[in-house]
Amino acid sequence: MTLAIYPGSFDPITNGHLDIVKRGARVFDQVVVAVLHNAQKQPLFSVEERKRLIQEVTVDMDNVEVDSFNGLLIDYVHEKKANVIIRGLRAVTDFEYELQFASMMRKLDEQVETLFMMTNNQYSFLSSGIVKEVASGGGDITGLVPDLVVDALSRKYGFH
Ligand code: COD
Repeated sequence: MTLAIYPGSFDPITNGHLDIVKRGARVFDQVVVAVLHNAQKQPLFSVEERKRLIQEVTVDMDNVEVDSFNGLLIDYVHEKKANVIIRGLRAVTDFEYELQFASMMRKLDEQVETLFMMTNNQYSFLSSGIVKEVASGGGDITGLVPDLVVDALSRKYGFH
């Protein structure tokens, strides 16, 4: 069985992330969307909130599980006995960081493969950061994130 980990901050999940989850779920037997619990960072959504949003938007995907992890990703990959890490690619600007990331993962464990999946072109400009920036100013983010994330962002920023 091929178990793939799709790690990230997901603060919050966007339609670009979701596109990669769907693609991964078609290719691998099981996909775990793993939310980083980083005590040093101040996320907008707590780990539990981020997990709940992801669970709700992936509820129809039988082979997708949502979890969180602390510390090093490679330790979590070992704990789950996974063989693949999925990363999403948007544009060439992602490449440099992703090359570093994948090379470091390979250095830490030669047996774990990092695989890249290209997002649908319509989401190639999307990031959680840009969505939060627009949402915080009251801009329209419909179609960029799942509807329940639109609502969650509106509540966070006090628009309803
Ligand atoms: N379309 C497609 N893919 C996208 C889109 C989009 N619009 N937006 C983001 N993605 C991809 C990203 O490229 C990434 O692959 C994934 O979705 C998650 O993105 P983010 O931004 O939510 O999360 P990241 O990239 O900040 O997550 C970084 C990790 C949490 C995976 C990393 O920091 C980590 O593993 N930290 C733990 C400590 C560790 O082991 N560090 C060593 C790493 S070498």
